[in-house]
Amino acid sequence: MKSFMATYLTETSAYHALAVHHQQIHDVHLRELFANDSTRGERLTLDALGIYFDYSKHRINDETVNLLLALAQERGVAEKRDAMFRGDKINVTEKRAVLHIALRAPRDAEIFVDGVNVVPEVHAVLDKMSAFSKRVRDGEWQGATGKRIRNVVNIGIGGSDLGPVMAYEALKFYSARDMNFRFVSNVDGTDFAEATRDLNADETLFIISSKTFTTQETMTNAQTARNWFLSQINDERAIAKHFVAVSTNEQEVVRFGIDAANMFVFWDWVGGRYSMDSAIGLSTMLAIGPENFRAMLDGFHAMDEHFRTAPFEKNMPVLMGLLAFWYNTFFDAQTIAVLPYDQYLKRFPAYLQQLTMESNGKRVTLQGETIEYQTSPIFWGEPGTNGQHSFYQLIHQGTKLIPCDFIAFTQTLNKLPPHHDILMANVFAQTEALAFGKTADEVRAEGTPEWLVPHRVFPGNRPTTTILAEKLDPATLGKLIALYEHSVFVQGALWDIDSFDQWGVELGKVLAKKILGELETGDLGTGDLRLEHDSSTNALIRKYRASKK
Ligand code: G6Q
Repeated sequence: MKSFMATYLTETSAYHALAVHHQQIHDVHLRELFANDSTRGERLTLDALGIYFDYSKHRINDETVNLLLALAQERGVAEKRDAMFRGDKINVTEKRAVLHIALRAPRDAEIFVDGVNVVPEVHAVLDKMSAFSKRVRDGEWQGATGKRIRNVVNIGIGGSDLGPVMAYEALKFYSARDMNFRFVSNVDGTDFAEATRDLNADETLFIISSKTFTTQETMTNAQTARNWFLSQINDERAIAKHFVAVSTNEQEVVRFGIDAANMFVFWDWVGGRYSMDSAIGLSTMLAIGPENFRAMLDGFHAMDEHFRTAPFEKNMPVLMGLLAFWYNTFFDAQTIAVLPYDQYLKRFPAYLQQLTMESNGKRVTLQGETIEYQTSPIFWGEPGTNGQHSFYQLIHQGTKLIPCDFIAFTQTLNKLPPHHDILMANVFAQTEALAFGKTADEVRAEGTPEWLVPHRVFPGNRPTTTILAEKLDPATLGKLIALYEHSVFVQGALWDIDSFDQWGVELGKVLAKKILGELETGDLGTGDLRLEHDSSTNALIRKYRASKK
């Protein structure tokens, strides 16, 4: 593959041009930009795949967009994208292809990894998941005592949890309401205890979701689930009816005691945080059914195709990624708020936190050089309108610039007039208020006493994107997730980082293993165990050991 990253980001000509341009535009107010161009609100929008993407309320003009597009070109974003779609090993530090796009490719597509077309394998697993899901949903799959499965508990963490939880919540409207879905991720025993306290083992199916099948939290929870199950149904043979695994590691699955026939596989070219549309989505499929799951995959695929083929000036993930880059790099904006105006998307910000920050929270380039520019912004958010009554104050009148993504749907799934009109009025009002604010003169004209005027002024010029779709259905969810996935890709390509590794989670894991031994062994009373940490860590460990006694 041709290397497009020979030049350090801040030494490229496009970066320099943007830096100069930023000096010219950073004080220009959105009021002025809108006043000088009556078409702006319709022109700076995209309408593709049923998603209306309004980026007119950003601190940009046509030149900004052109310069950002030139940067994308100079950084080889298109070539890097093509390399990903081709199956090149673009995750260089793990020497892996990055092919979540293959998980949603149509049956007749061909995508090769090491000379093997992976699409037939993908569909074979999907077919196996569909057959299994149908049997469970129809009550044909019976538990050890002949009862149907009513409870599904997914045990997994990180990428093997956040996607399934988010998708279950997002698509709850479409889910089997006669079944319970629970998710256990934390190694804190409370998570397991609370998730299972009202369940009967003979009606419960555990899905042990772990790519590696060695993750400490998941294996601990899986073992606890096994013990919990056997304490109610004292028959090892019953495990086969109540435990299935989703993993890449057959050896460990079998060692745990799950029959290989009850295992749903995926592959090393699927990153954990990009895996919710692989077999890791088994709980999602059990909840919403195979047809809805495939509709979700079609939504993902539609956005993949858009990203792969649309010219960059009309390419939603490209523009989204460039805008994130613009504020993060030139306006020193540290965060991006994601504000879904749909209660079903309440876990979407948490899901995006992993997707964005685990992918792009890096400090060296692909070549290992230390980076001196900013990489991933912090993503955070809460569903609207709740956030309006808490942290929006800071977004409107605080000292920090926080670009926001407002996500909303023109139709509600739960028609309870006048709720949806009120909800949507708030979306539009917020983006208007953030962009245009309220001047001191406007505040005075309302009769506000002079001493109060500064407190009631809204400076405005706070950038927002509005993402509007018709309704939250499986396909739309797939499109939205793929939109963010590819936006993350674009940003990583600009920064020249490996968006697909996660070495940052390793050190804590290694140290925890060592410390666990120190918490469990030795004479707890005397504190005589030789501890070789820093004085703070040693003292904390001693305190815990003393309390254990
Ligand atoms: C995601 C990360 C990480 C991973 C978890 C769980 O991209 O790799 O969040 O998903 O550590 O790993 P396992 O699925 O192997 O248990």
